Amino acid sequence: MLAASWLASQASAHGGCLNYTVGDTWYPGYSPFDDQPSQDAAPWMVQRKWTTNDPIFETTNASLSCNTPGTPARAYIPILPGQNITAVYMYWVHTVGPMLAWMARCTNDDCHTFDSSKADWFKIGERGLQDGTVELGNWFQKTFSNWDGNPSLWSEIVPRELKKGKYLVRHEIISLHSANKPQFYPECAHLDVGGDGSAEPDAEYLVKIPGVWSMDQPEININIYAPDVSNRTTYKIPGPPVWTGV
Ligand SMILES: [Cu+2]
Repeated sequence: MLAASWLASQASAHGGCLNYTVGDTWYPGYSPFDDQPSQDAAPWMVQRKWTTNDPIFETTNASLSCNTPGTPARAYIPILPGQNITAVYMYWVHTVGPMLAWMARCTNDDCHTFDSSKADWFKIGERGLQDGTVELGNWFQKTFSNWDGNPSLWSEIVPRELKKGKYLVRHEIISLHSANKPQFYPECAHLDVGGDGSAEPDAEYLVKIPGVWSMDQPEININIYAPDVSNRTTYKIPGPPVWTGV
């Protein structure tokens, strides 16, 4: 049913993270195209609510943190530091721009009441231009997609020795195919990080969202078709450095 509703909506499709896996365990996320009341009431729901797969265009939009409306989920994905969290996309149709995975600790270890716009986010992974040129080369955004409806997988590692607790995880695709009009596609889920780690990122790794992106950043406000840009073979992913733990 999930695949069918995605197929039916391909005419206006953008895309988003619909599921997660940890090891062999699948965690269904929110589907904007399925019944909302039943998903809102689902005790197993691990992903914050999103009701459209349209992009967010404004770097200052409050929905940039966890999409619209970003209502907290009821459940958590259990995971350990050093394990992979895999975001599962069905049909990702854009090809140019970076992908960034973030985490943030929920205040009082309660993500149900946590306002994502107040979060201190740290990057746990980022993917950019793998080879070729900015305009036509192989971005991870292009190569991770199967293009045929099979799940497209994006895995990042929960930082080693990360302090035990409840966290948001945020997967963000930034699509840059429209000149000087970046598109942001974020989705958030709740993680219950176990183990006995005690590491936390320093201030240099922490940002607010919205806040981290601005149209003053040349990597965000970019025209990939401009002669001095299209043939570049490097793209510096903006934002703070990735924190991998200790
Ligand atoms: Cu789109």
